[in-house]
Amino acid sequence: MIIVGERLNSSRRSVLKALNRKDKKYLIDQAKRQEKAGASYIDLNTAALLDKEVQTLKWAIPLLRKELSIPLSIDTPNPEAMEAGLKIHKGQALLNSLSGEAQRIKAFLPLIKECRPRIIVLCLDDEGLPETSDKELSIARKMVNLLDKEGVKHKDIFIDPLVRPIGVDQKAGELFLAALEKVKKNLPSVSTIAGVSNVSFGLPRRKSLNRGFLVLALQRGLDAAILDPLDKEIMAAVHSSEALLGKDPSLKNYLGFIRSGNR
Ligand code: THG
Repeated sequence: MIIVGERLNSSRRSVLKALNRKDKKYLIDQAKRQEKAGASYIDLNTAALLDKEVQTLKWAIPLLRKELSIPLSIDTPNPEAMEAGLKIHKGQALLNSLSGEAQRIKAFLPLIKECRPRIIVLCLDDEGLPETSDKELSIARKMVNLLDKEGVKHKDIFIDPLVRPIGVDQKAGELFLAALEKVKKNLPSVSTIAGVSNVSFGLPRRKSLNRGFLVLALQRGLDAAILDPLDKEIMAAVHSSEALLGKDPSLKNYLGFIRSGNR
């Protein structure tokens, strides 16, 4: 499973502070720890920086690229910031995210053609948050067709059926899992991804919910997850589930995880 490390998110106060103060040490340390814990991408969310997004990405991306051997997931809805980020990234970044919203397609498609990133597609369009898994599947289908026409390889597309907090809507977990199942069945050539921690917003003992949710999603074939790789329990759940589902030949990853200090 592909892990996208979620810790460098500007919605967290410590991260916002570090980005505003250009605190290299903090950012590098957070990113390196996530890489060491098994992340394949580091998500860098700068949405809370508002008018300072472009300059912040131009500073932070080369810094992190120099210090890490894994690429970044550039997490912003702002087209100017996305353009600046993709252009300074060098090597294939992960664009987080495209959606079925007309404005977003118009702004991001030229960047996708020019920079050729991998792409996360949120199952969301101008009609707002979908209320059914069929609607999510239809957005996913439309976007895969559109990207396919632009020459994007299916292996570079990650469909994100949107994880919403069960504290707000108790059916949100089930809606996500149903959409995931439909996308896996009907669009088997593309990958799937989810922001696992969204499910537990506002609730106590979030880690228990995140872990349980991840296991349910893995059972339905989730290919990639945005999560906190420094949470040992969730990483243990990733490795245990893959071993139990027969996705870990000779249990190499499971045993490697145990051997690297996770007894
Ligand atoms: N899909 C895609 N991208 C996403 C999301 C998604 N990016 C953002 C988000 N959702 C995934 N990232 C986070 C990052 C942090 C938290 C949740 C999701 C989070 N953090 C704790 C908090 O804010 O309270 C901080 C805990 C701490 O301080 O350690 O909850 O769904 N494509």
